[in-house]
Amino acid sequence: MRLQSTLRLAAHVSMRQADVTRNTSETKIQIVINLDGSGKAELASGVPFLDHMLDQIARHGMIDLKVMATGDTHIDDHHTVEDVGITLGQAFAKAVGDKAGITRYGHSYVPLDETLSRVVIDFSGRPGLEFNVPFTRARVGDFDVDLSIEFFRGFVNHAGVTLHIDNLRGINAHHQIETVFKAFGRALRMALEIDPRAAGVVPSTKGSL
Ligand SMILES: [Mn+2]
Repeated sequence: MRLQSTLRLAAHVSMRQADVTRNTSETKIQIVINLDGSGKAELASGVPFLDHMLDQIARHGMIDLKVMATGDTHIDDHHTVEDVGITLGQAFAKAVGDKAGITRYGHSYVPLDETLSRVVIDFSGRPGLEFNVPFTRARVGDFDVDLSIEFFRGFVNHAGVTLHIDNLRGINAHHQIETVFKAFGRALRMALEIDPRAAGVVPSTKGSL
């Protein structure tokens, strides 16, 4: 019995990967993920600050992540950042599959010096975003801080998750965004972890998510 459930668990875990390509007139994006990775990242989104943030997701989520994108960044970074969020959401939805055996809920608090952020996620199947980050500056380097909500909205709508993001305090805008992405990675890791006491069981009284 124990051996059987261990084998079923191993079979399930080995499949949690996805390779998604999304092409529009504005952007061309390929994302490859392995939810049971070691935090390896290969990132070329065309937006260096976004690469820095995606690296946080991979590292702190223990997710292997490859993101290749070309977009109309000669206009601005808006379409590329939003579409990477959308494609990442699609990749997560595909990799997580029927969600059997996952923990489902995840949360994390991450500080960085004076800044503290909290992210709570539910792989509910219902898209929902609460984004409360009172940015202290409009830009971090070349990056428009408003694009971070576009990224998460794209992700949430296509991953089918409920996501609550709160920056609880902070002065430095780079720290504000970075703690949000780090906490997002940690929350993802917790939610996607296979619960050894619930092997193969969908974590809902409805029986599906
Ligand atoms: Mn940084």
